[in-house]
Amino acid sequence: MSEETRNTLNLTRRGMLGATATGAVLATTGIGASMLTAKPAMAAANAHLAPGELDEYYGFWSSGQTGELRILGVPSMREFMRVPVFNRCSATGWGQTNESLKVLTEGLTEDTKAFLAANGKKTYDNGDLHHPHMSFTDGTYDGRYLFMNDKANTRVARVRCDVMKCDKIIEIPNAHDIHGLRPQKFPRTGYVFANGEHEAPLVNDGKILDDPSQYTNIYTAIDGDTMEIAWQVMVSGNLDNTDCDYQGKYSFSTSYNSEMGMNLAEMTENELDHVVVFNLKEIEAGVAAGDYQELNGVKVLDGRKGSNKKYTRYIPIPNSPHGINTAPDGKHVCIAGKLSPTVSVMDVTKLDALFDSDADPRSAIVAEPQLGLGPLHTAYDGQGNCFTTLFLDSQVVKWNLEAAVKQYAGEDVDPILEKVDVHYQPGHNSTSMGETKEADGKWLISMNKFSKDRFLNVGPLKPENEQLIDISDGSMNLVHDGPTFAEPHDSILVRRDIVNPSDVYDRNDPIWADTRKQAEADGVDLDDWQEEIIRDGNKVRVYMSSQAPTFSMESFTVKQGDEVTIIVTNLDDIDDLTHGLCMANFGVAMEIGPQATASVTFVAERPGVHWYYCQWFCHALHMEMRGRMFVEPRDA
Ligand code: CUK
Ligand code: CUA
Repeated sequence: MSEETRNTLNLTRRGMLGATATGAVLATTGIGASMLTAKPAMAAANAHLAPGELDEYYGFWSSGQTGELRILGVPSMREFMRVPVFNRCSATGWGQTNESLKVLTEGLTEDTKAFLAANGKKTYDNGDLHHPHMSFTDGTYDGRYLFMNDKANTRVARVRCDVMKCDKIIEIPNAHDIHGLRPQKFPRTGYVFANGEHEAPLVNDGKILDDPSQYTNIYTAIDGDTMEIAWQVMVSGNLDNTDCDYQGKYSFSTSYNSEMGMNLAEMTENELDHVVVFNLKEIEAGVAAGDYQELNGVKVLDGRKGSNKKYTRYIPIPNSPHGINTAPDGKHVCIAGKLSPTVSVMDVTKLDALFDSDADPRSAIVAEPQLGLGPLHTAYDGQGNCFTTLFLDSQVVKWNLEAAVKQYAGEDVDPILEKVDVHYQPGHNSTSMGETKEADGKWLISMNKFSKDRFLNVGPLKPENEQLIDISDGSMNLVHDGPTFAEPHDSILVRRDIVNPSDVYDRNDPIWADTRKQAEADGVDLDDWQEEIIRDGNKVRVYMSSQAPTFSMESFTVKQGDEVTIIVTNLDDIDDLTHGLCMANFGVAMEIGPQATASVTFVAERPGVHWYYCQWFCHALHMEMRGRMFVEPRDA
């Protein structure tokens, strides 16, 4: 094939060398370029996996106001799984089973529990999950946990990567509306940093209301192993996104509204807002020295502007900065200007001087390229290039970091390499392994807020559109549109060898430790075939096991008004053999994975015959997998 033909066809190296038999045949048979559609169709061969082929990357996706975590495959963009976290899930019983209610309630403050009880609830059933991030060891993902925020109800959750279930949720006291979240990269996670977005009186008991001068904002460090709060720092201005260095010395947060304004005009008045830099060693020393107040059981240090200046520095940044992303070079941090067309580049090696010799905070800024309108987030290819989303321009701009530094130093260079249109209005973007030191420069996801005309019309509420861009050959080729439901903000792309979930549960999994304890007290062996009814006043515990296609109990009897707990242990130990238990007309349903135990409690206030059935299609005789609960009337 001539050089010219190759260029016309725009075959990428991977397209030529990959399993694109059709492309190769077409090329060698001399079919003209006009017969092939343009660049995206050819490049799409890279992203398309044949049925049964596995993806190179796990994509962990947030779902915004849906409140769950999603798992996708990249490059296929196939959605594999939805992991309920802050939401209520009909399929799995998340928010209803005793095991999930434990996770959803144990980390709430007493104040919140009382508030929820007054509203007839045990827990919140909404959440706003923006930022899912994996735990790190030595600067790269370690496959242990995923951490994520809930902006709606000020919580942070953890998902165990071995079973892909949420095992901890904590409410963050003193803070309001947790937004930015990132795990510590080095030496390990370690801390999970979480930003409170909205400012309020520190003791928010109603004594101070419309007096913003007394509002403050809170930065929180959580211990990722124990999910307890290590410390909090009071800051000036409200916080947006956060990230940290590869040295374990500093973390940092963008802050729009340094004005502490309460309306749009006030909030956008200043040309400069700031990034807050947190000195982790000084903060730890402050905690050790007792330089804090204890509020709601948390050690709170003062890092506001004009405070003792040991813990924080404020670097002026134009203008209402939003995304903050540390580059895989371990040195540079990109801060997207949002209302300014610039991205400010901070050099972490210059941060020591800010604290040691009180150097001008702006001395840590080493580049500030003008990239386009509405820069929000930056991702990296690991080869010195950055990809920044431009919300207003509906573009992703690729630019070179070193060139931007030279330009800032006065050299006549243009750091911008390429721009690609995305559809439409991108927020976050992410590259394969891009937030680790192992960024590999293969794929870029642009997470666009609007899909408009890109899909069949489904009514006034449209899906978002997440586009896959092939960056492997040095340019940007848009290869796939991926519609998603409300509303992922952020995603990470993790090499598949890092993530190794189990196929069946370990019988000793801590998820049902409380249930196991109760079973032991009841003299029931959870690991053996069970058909036991334990009556304890008006509390009835029904222990049954499941093995396709039967439940161990064909029927059981309780009395109207009994508080019934059904405990099901799935004794099947084959992969992909999940059962469910649905108690019809009782609003009760749950998932029981292979080798798992799950339980659900309800009041049997309906006399009569009630069928329970397996709600996960598990066997040729799945329809037959059912039984009856007899509820004797109260006055019988
Ligand atoms: S934020 Cu949504 S586009 Cu919550 Cu990470 Cu920037
Ligand atoms: Cu068990 Cu369907």
